[in-house]
Amino acid sequence: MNKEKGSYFVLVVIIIGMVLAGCQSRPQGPQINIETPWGRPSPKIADAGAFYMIIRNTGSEPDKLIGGKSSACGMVELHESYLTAEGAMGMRPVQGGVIEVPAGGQAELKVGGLHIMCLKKLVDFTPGTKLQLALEFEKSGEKTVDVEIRQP
Ligand SMILES: [Cu+2]
Repeated sequence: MNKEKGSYFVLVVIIIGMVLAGCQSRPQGPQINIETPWGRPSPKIADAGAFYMIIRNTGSEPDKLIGGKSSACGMVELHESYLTAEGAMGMRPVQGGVIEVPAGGQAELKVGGLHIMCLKKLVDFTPGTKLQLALEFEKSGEKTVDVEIRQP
C-alpha cells in the first residue's frame, strides 16, 4: 500500500467507525441483561433458597421486576433483607411488590439485600447444577436465566 492509499484506507475506517458508533446509541425502551445469577447450595429438605444476580438496564427507560417462577420452586417471591427491632436480620416481600431497574442503571440482588426467594423448594440445590428461573418484567416481559448453584 503506498502512502496515499494508506491514508485513504484510514479515512474509510474512521468513517465506518463513526457510522457504527451512531448505531450504538441507547436503544429505545428498557434493555435488560441479567448477570451472574446464582444461588447457595442446600438440600431439598430446606424449605427455602435465595437467588442473587445483577439486573442491568442499558436502555433509555426504567423497568420493574414484578415476579418470577421456576420448576425448582413451589413459589417465587421478591424479597428484601432488613434489620428487625431486636437487631436481627429478617427478610420480607419487597415493599410495593416490585424491584425497580433504573434506565442506564442496575438492581443488585445480593446476600443481605434484595433477593429472589424460592419457597417450597422442590429440588436439591446441588453445587454445579443450573436451575431455570423465569423473571417477569413490567415492560420487557419474561426473561429466563440459568441460576448456577455454587458457594458464594
Ligand atoms: Cu427471602
